[in-house]
Amino acid sequence: MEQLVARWAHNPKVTGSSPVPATRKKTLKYSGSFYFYTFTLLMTTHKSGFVNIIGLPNVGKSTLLNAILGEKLSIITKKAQTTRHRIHGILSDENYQIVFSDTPGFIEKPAYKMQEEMNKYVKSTFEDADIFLFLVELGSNPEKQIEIYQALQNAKVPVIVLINKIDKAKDEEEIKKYAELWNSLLPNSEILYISALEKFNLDAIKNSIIEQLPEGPVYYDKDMLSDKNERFFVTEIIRGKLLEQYKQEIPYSCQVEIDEFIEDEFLDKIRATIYTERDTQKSIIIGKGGDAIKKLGTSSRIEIESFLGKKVYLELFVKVKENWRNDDMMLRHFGYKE
Ligand SMILES: Nc1nc2c(ncn2[C@@H]2O[C@H](COP(=O)(O)OP(=O)(O)OP(=O)(O)O)[C@@H](O)[C@H]2O)c(=O)[nH]1
Ligand SMILES: [Mg+2]
Repeated sequence: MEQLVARWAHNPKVTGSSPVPATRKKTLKYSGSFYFYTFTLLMTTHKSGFVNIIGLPNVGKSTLLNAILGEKLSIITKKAQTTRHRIHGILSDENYQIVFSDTPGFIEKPAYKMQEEMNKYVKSTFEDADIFLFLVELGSNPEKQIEIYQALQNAKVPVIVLINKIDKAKDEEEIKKYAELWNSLLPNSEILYISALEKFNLDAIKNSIIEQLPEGPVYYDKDMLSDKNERFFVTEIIRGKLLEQYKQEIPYSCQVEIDEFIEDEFLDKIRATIYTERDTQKSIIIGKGGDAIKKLGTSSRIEIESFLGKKVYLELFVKVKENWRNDDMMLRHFGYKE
């Protein structure tokens, strides 16, 4: 049963492939006169590079990216394996451009081909980083992160170890002891204590990155916030709501696809399909009398409206694609595979 969860819009114009501009909330301001600005440009070199955030599932990678950018770009939930793709978040100023890359957490024992593809994203971050941000959760066992830190021991670029969630520490001694442990494993790396959630010590990360960034070109327009378009973020918002609302395996069996995205001046019309693996999962997603999917539609619409900064009509449909997480063709179709 297909479910209608929203209203309708007129005068369609384009589809939601627009990049996400940073200018939605902040515009680049060049202080002083044109001459002053030209002078400043001549005096300073431009630094840029790719800063890849890596770490186990659930350590706070997406929370950190969002906190640094000041935008809800990557979805965050209490559940592990929330992030499935590499998501670039771009932080630009006159003299630098940092291209952050949020990645899925490394999965030790992949159970599906989809998870193998997610691990490939993680591995690809080892190839193109100018700086690594290695996020570890205070108190977590390094043995469980051996694959990551051994790869980082041989990294040819700077590695900054971020001990996250220090708001949970009993006392400073606990943090210091834990930092010593990582210092012995990655002796050449800088170690910073942070709380991504409480936005504690984020300036120290930013300053350290800027200091260590190589000289480089402007990779993306300075007013871009991400290389992914609005369509992608809309599917991510719906997936985030699925993770929040449904239990156990249900949200993990889901993939969201935009069927239609029509932009209008005051209101966008979006039609999306949720693919799941079994009929039983489909009926749980829809719920009794369509209650569950209505709730999902409302919570998704509210967040999409806040993200796009305008009203949205959202229609959600549910379809079954058996075993899609192990199906090469579907994985390619959903963009997990080349
Ligand atoms: N107490 C505390 N919780 C945090 C902190 N940073 C993140 N969290 C919480 O940790 C959980 C996981 O955060 P995410 O940002 O989704 O973690 P992730 O590493 O991106 O997870 P995956 O995408 O699944 O790999 C969420 O419930 C966050 O609120 C922190 O500094 N302190
Ligand atoms: Mg994440």
